[in-house]
Amino acid sequence: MFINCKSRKKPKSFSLILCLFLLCLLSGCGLRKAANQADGNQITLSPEPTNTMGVSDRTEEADTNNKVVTIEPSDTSNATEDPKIEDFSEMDKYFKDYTFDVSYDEKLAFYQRTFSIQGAFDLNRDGEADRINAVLKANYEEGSYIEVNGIKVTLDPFNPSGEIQIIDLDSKDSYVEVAIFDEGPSGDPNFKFFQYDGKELYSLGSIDRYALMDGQGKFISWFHLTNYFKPQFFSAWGEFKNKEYVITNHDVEQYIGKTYEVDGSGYFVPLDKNPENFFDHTVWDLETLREFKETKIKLLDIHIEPEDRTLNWFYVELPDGERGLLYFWIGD
Ligand SMILES: [Ca+2]
Ligand SMILES: [Ca+2]
Repeated sequence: MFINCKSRKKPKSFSLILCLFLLCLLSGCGLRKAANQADGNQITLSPEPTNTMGVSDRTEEADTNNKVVTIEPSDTSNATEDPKIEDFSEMDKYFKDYTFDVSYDEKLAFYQRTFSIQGAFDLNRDGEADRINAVLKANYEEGSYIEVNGIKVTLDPFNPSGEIQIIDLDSKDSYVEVAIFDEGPSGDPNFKFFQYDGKELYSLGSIDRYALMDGQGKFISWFHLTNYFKPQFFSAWGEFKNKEYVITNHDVEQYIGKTYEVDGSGYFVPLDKNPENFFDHTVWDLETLREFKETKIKLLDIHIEPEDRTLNWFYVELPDGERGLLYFWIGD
């Protein structure tokens, strides 16, 4: 189902990648920003979850919300605190068992709905329940907001579903957060987090819906995970520091040369030699699509950038000795 619904967007994604590549050629440092920004929108902080191509014209707005994605130098990944993937789980595990009162006009189509949300939960754990109200309108229409004890933060969701959760992002602090879901403009679902400290209501930023978290403040974006590999590994992790989301690169060299079990639909382009530029060989074609089922694949190389930790391009050897580029549909 995932693949089917995503396949429709192949040409779009290809042009996106092509555009990114051209961007890279045309403006060296521009790319760094675009890549970070793209990351930011997928996994972290932008108030406007959107795809990379939409980012440039929204960058200013994003910056005015004081949300900056910081990428720490990759050498810090050698620090002993580098997280272990076994400690991470899907976000749902950290939702509190609390249901908000959500209402909307059922006669309206999904994309036209305005969700009115009411609830009460002790967000700063001072023993007193905090009143939470939210209005969510679609398509960046004005008038969306979240309010805690009368303190309002404006929102601009693109495709809200009315889903809102209480989540404990970090068990080490005395807060629990509010998470508001947004399906995003083109299948880039994410949660936006809000923290109330008794005085202020802060927008912490957003994280892709299928990111993992450890409940101690650390996250691994779905885009930084080998979602189809067993055992799974990751290329970066992130955490909120001083209300800013900081990404730390994780060394992936250590995973090269090992054999993994691959499951799912992936694109495979036969190539005798490890290509220098994988974008040159990327084809979003049904002919290159293969089904893998517990296929033992030897990982020969990983194509990844220090600035963009999207973990999706692998040079591999199949069980029959055939070599080529393996990659997966990751949306646009
Ligand atoms: Ca309270
Ligand atoms: Ca907490």
